[in-house]
Amino acid sequence: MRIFIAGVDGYLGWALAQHLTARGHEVAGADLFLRRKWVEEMGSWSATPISGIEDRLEGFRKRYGKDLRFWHGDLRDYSLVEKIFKDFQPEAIVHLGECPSAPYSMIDVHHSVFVQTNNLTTTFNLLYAMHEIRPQSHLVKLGTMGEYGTPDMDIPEGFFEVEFRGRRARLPFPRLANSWYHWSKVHGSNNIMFACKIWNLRASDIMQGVVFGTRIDGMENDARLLTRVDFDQAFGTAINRFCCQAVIGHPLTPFGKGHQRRGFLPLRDSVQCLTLALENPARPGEYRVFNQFEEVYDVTELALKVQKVARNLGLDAEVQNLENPRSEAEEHYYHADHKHLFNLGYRPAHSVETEVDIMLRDLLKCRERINAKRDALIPDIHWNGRRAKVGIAEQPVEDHAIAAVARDSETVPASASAARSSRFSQDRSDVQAASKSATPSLS
Ligand code: USQ
Repeated sequence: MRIFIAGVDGYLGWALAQHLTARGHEVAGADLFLRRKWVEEMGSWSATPISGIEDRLEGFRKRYGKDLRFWHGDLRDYSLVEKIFKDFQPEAIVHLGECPSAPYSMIDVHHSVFVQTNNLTTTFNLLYAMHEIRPQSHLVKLGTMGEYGTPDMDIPEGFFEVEFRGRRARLPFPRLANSWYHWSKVHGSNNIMFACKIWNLRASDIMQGVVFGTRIDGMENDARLLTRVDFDQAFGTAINRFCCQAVIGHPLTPFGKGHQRRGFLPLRDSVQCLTLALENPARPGEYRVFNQFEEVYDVTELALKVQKVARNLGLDAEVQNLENPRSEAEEHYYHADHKHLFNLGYRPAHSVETEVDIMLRDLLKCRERINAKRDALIPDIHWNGRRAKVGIAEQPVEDHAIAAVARDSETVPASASAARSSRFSQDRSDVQAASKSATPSLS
C-alpha cells in the first residue's frame, strides 16, 4: 500500500515508517519539526540522540534500500496537503500530525488555542483532501483513550447501546476529556465521524492509551534510525519518565495519590496495532473506533514495576509522590473494552517488565543527556494556569503500594512500616531543590 504519515518525524511516526517499510509498504511522510521545538520550549531534549531529517532519511535508505518521500511543511496549509495527495496518491493516511500533550495545552490561552487549532485544522485538511482527491483511501487517525476520561462505568469501543424513554439507539459513548488537548481529540473524532457519513469516507479512529518504549526491532544498529524518547513534563509519558528517572537516580514521580489508572502499551505494540488497522481497512462510509492498549495499570503500580526492574540492574530508584499539577481523579474506577484489535490478531510482544528492562538498558547509554536536563523532570504546569514547580505530595506512597512491592519483590523490606520509613528517608534533594527555587512555602 502507499501510506502517507502525517507527523513522520515524531516518536510514533518515525518508528511506524520503518515498520511499514519493512513489511513492504511504500511510505511517504511530512513534518514541520514542531515536536523538536516544543520539547526545546520545555527546556528539554530527547533522551536518545536523534539525528536531523537528512541523516534520518539517509539511514532509512541504507537500511531499507528505498527512499522515504518527505515533505517539510505545515499541514495546516491546505495547498501543501493537496499537493502531497496529488503527487503521492495515498491509499492510506496515518494522522499523527498533532500536538499530543495535555500539559502543553494547559499552559495559557496561546498554547490552548494553538493545540486546538493545529489539531483540528490538520484533521480537516486531510479529510478534505481525501474527499476531493482520494475518496477511496483509508484514514487511520490517532485518537486517545483520554477522550473518554474516567467515567464511573465501563468504557466501550466508541459506541454503546442506550435505552432512553422506551427507545433504544447505538450512540457515541460520552466523552469526558480532561485537558484542552484531549478535548481537541474529541472534536477531531466528531468531525471524522461526520465526514464518513456525508462523504462515504473510511476511517479508523484509534483511542490509544499511554505509549512507552525506546525502540522497535531493527532500530538498534544505526543511530539514525533511533526514535525520540521524551522525559519532560509535557511530552514525556509516565513510564518513559519513570525509566529516565531511574537511570539517573532521580526519584520516580507518581502525581498526587498516584492511583490514576490508564491503559498502556509499548511502542512496538502501538506500531503493530496501527499496522493491523491499516492492513484491515474500514469499509466505505464506515467510521470505526478501536481502543488501543494492552493492559490497564495504576501509576504507582507502574512506578513500582520500574523500581523492581531497575533494582535488578543495580539501579537504586526510589518512588516519591509529587503534588499533582493536574486536576484529575487520583482514585477511580477504570474498565475499558479493547477487543477489536485482539480480534484482528494483536498479540502483545512482551510483558511490561521485559519492555522496561530493554528500556532501562537503552537509557543507561543516554544518562548524560537526561542528567543535563534533569530540571525538566519536575512539572510546573498546573491545570489552573499557575506556573510553579510542584513539591512533594503530603500523602506518602500508600500501604497498598507497599503491599504490591511485597508481593512482587524479593528485595522488599521486612515490614510495611519499614518499607514506608525507608522510602521516605530517601534523598529528596531533586524535588526539594526544584520546589525551593519556585515555591518557597515548600522548602
Ligand atoms: N503521571 C504521573 N507522574 C508522572 C507523569 C504522569 O503520575 O511523572 C500521571 C498523570 O498525572 C496521568 C497519567 O500518569 O494521570 C498519565 O499521564 P501521561 O503524561 O503519561 O499521559 P497523558 O497526559 O494522559 O497523555 C499521554 C500522551 C497523549 C495520549 C495519552 C493517552 O502524551 O498523547 O493521548 O497519553 S491517555 O492517557 O490514555 O489519554
